[in-house]
Amino acid sequence: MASEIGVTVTQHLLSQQAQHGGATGAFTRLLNELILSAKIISREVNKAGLVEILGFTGERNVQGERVRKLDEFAHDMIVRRMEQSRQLCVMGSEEDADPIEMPPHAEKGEYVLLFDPLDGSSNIDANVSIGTIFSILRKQSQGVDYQMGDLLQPGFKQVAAGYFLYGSSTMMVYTTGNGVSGFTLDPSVGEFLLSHPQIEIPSSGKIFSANVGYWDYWNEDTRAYLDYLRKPGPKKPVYSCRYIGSLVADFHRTLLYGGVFLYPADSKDPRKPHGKLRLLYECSPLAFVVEQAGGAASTGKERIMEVSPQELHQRVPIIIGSPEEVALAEEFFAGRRPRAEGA
Ligand code: P6P
Repeated sequence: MASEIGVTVTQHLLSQQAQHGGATGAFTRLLNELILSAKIISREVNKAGLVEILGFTGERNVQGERVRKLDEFAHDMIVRRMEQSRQLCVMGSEEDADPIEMPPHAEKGEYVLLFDPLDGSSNIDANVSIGTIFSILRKQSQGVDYQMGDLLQPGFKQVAAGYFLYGSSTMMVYTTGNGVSGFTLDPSVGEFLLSHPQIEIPSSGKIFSANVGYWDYWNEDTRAYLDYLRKPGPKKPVYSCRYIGSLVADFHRTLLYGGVFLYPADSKDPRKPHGKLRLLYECSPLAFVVEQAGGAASTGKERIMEVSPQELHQRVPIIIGSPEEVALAEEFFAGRRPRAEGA
């Protein structure tokens, strides 16, 4: 569906809704509440350096990480507004160990929201871009109340996914399974305007993005893959390494420029043998976006969108980006090595 540059995200949502005969507008209402939350978070993130909102609350979240006030603010903001949306039966957040139920007397809906309210928050003090990641599923269980299975759905069940990136400008990038659209917030009018219609990732790139500080904690296949990418060779581009340490920023650059981002399994922390990133509200939504943009997302062994979730905060290794680099990674993770040129 072609949309002209500058159309607002609400107009874009309504035109997509109009294409789904029988659409009740519930999904549009849900996404509009999320968009409003992001505008408020953007305002706070952009003035964080000026207002005493930086620093720590002194508490720790379910991941054992020290919670920064902006994390807490973003989480609370989204929960409060989404409760009022009347479109959800349950939420799951990085900041909460348990599923977030709707208030007893709130009207419940047919959707499930999984989100990371402010990913990359350890970078807040350094004014590095950070983001909100969201994944929307349809309730599967019968009855008004949710079941755990409504949250633990594989990525291919998502009805929508995307992220807000709070950087030099605030962007929204999302998909409903009909391609990927990017919107840039015009703060002077408070609207997200279409700036990147139909985003498509290059089939290959010249950037790999990984925390090579963990080299000695990675397995042999991971090291061999990155060694192959970084080494000069005939008919091979010279790759650069770019790593911001803020997933949404690293992913957004990969989506626009091509190449590959990976957070593989490592032996650094025995509590996190599958790497650091979470399946349901980080890897799955970004996998939906990248596949809709023509890219790929894998654990190294299987498609991220087909991983069957076992628990809310499950972690998975992820290799995500241009199809050629991800396919090559899967070769390495299967123990196969490209033949030396001319062999
Ligand atoms: P490391 C930020 O804390 C985060 O969750 C992601 O945004 C980012 O990709 C990753 O962790 C960085 O982790 O271990 O490289 O510092």
